[in-house]
Amino acid sequence: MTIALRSDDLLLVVDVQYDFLPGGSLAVTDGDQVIGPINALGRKFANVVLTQDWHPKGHISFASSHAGKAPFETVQLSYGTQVLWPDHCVWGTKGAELSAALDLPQAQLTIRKGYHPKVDSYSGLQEADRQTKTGLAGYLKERGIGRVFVTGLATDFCVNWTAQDAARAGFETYVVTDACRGIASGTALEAAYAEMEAAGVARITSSEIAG
Ligand code: VGL
Ligand code: ZN
Repeated sequence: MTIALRSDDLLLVVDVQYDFLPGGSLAVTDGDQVIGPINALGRKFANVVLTQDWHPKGHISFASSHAGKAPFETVQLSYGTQVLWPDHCVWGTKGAELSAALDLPQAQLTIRKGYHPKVDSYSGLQEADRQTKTGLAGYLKERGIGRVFVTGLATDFCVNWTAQDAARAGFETYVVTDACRGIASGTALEAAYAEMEAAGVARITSSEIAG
């Protein structure tokens, strides 16, 4: 497939923050390798939006907030099963900052998510309670965006939920595989791609985008 870009296309860059990069508290293997492809894509898109995972200290998604729990275990919360993580992307810390290696000068919006103390938000559009909106879908609609190309970290969590929600919100949605990396690998990562495809997200590589 070769995709010719249009003026209603948008590049969505998910959570390229120090805590998800090598050396970070929730480092994604080879997470830094998304930056080159994202910067190259950035030169082709007029519309760019970023998301930023943005948690208060003591956030409910942190294992440290649950006595006797370790990272990667789960707890049941009012909105369902929550995976527990090492403390990450805490307001005001270096780990929460977007990578300075991103070269996206035209980026128009950074949408922060996960700032409610008792609700997580993998998705850039809708929080984990599946009710509370971030406002991003409304922004994209008001901007007349038709197609959303999703990149960033991590494929199996924030990229996955963001892409699914974008498709459900009515945008023609693509996940650009070489511009994403997952926390899981192998069959678990494939399962995430299968979930996205089942939600109507098309799976492409950067090389399929013309320009
Ligand atoms: C993410 C786990 C916790 C992500 C964010 O960006 O994929 N994963 N918070
Ligand atoms: Zn998080």
